[in-house]
Amino acid sequence: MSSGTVATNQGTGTNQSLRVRGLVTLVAGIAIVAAVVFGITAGAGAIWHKVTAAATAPTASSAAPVVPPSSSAVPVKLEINPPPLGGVKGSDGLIHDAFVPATFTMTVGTTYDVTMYNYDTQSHSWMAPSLNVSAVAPAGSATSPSITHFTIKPTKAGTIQWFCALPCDKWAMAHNGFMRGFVTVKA
Ligand SMILES: [Cu+2]
Repeated sequence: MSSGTVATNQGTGTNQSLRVRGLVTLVAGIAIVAAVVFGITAGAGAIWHKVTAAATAPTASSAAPVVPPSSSAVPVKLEINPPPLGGVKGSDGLIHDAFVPATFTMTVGTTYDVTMYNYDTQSHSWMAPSLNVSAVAPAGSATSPSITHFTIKPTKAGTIQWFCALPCDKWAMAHNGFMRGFVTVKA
């Protein structure tokens, strides 16, 4: 830039325009060379990317079916007095306190990650001594249930009774499917 400024000061009008024209040609030439170099580089980059993608894709797709099944705990959702009923209708025609579901099946050796949602305004519990579980579900509400986590990993097959040990709905505490129920553990 400084040499161009010097040329402008020293030369005549013709010289100046020749120098400017020369400069324009030079800049244009550099631009063309730069464009060609850039194009080659970009092209090479694109090819390199394609090769990379082709190399990694088969690995990812062949690994995908292997990873998910056995590595993580099985999620189980337990709801106490869920809306809209706020309970479960009993054989007496009344709505009673209840865990939903109250009866389910598990497999020996599998870990279950249980999440309890208590929509009731009083606390309940899910007790199963032979499964090593005594979980309390604190009071919540219909719009804001309390949320409690616990895990179950059955070690032997059989039918296991679970029950709520906190004084609540007497009818429900005496009836399977409400504040008590069964876990069927399969080998
Ligand atoms: Cu209860």
